[in-house]
Amino acid sequence: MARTISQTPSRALAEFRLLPRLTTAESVPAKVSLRAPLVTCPATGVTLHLNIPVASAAMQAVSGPQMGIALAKQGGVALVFCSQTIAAQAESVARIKRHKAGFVEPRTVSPEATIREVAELSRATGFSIFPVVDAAGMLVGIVSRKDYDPGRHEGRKVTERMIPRARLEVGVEITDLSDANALLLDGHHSVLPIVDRQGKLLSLVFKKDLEEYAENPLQVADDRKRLIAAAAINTHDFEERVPALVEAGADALAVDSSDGYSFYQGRTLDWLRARYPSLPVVGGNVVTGAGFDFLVEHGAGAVKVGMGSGTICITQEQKGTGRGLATALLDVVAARDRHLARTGRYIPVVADGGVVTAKDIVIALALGADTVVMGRYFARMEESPSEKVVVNGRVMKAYWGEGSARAREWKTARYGQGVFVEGVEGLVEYAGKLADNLPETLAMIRSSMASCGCATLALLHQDAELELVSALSIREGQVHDVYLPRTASDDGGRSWGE
Ligand code: RVP
Repeated sequence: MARTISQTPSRALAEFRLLPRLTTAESVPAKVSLRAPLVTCPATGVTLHLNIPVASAAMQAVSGPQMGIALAKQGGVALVFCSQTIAAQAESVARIKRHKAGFVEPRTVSPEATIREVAELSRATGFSIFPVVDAAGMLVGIVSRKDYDPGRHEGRKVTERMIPRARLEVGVEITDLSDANALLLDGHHSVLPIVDRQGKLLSLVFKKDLEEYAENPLQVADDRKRLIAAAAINTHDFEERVPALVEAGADALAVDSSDGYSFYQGRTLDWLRARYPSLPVVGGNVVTGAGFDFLVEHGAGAVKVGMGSGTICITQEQKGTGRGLATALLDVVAARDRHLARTGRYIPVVADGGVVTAKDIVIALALGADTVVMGRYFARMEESPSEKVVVNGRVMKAYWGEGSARAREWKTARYGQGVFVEGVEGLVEYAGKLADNLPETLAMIRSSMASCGCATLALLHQDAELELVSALSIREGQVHDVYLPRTASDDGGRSWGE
């Protein structure tokens, strides 16, 4: 007989509801903060926070550079998928980090360079404005696409065509974007070089970036004002992949595995802890407290929870292994709380797989998760890398699991995996741009937290009251006994914006 046989059923997120508590003046939706810890670094004690508790899944159909940029602007982060070549993944991370988030570390040109060289650099980088600096890094001017004609001036020196330093407005040692904004608004220029007191160039601030920044107050950036980027790694080629991702600027890594409670993952985390002690790493996936303890012992700074609950996942059906996400979270969160009491160190927990709607997110958070990872939710967006398909007049996007035949093609060629599949390939209804969908989902979460009287996620952990619901009460909570103009969709009746 098996070592343990539990006859208590494993629970899904959908089986819980939150009980309303008093909404105070401090917990109205406008005052609810969704700031959440994503991952800590055990060696340094530094925690990487998101401004919303949401990450996109490390999947080919979900998290490329466009998703990384769009989601970081909204306050979350994409886990850039690792089922691609090291060079392609590192380039995706570098693209997210290059995206301008206020202060920009610019590519510079020398005053002695020719206009031909500037035009070539412009073509290669896509940038049209270059600060001109001397050998000591002192700002001597700016040359932009408006200052030269590539044919007519190609042999001329930059110094002959640039706008010299004396005619430029500069900010001296400005570190606050609003100060830079004030100078840009008062001046006539579209770009403001920031220099130190000696005149050495530090960064550039573009007017159009500031406008974009103002539109995205929740965006998450590093201390150099570059968007945050996170990347998945596997337990096979990490010794080559990690250095390339670090070089590209990855702020955090996540070990991508459907079963993280393994010697392979322990070995990978040990290597990371020895080589990159200050790099925060999310371990996973596990569904038990024992799995949590194992990953944390090996240096994981957050633990991702879920097995077999993803929308495209058939692990439970194929292998018989897995657990309802709610039960898995409860077990892992209890282990996390024991670890906190024992060591004083808080390890964030990430809920992953089957988190589909705003209500799923808030219930996962109330059960003790700090953030959620979503695949299907983000696959529907314009920014996901998957192709659009029109079926019966409806625009859909392809969505496939990392364990599906389509994704395994890549892995099998490299690691010899692929005897059987653990995921399927399907379609999801196209939803448009992330920026047109996510705010509505976040508004629902804020409203739900307000109903629970919780202005922060820490308070939600502490004060939320959850109740298990019966199948009949779930039915009662849905639309019933009325005819609807459209009663069913491929979303199982869900409305699009969720
Ligand atoms: P969902 O958000 O429910 O679409 O689930 C996404 C999650 O499903 C991923 O973050 C991952 O944990 C899991 N996944 C990805 N591929 C597969 C598979 O092929 N079985 N499962």
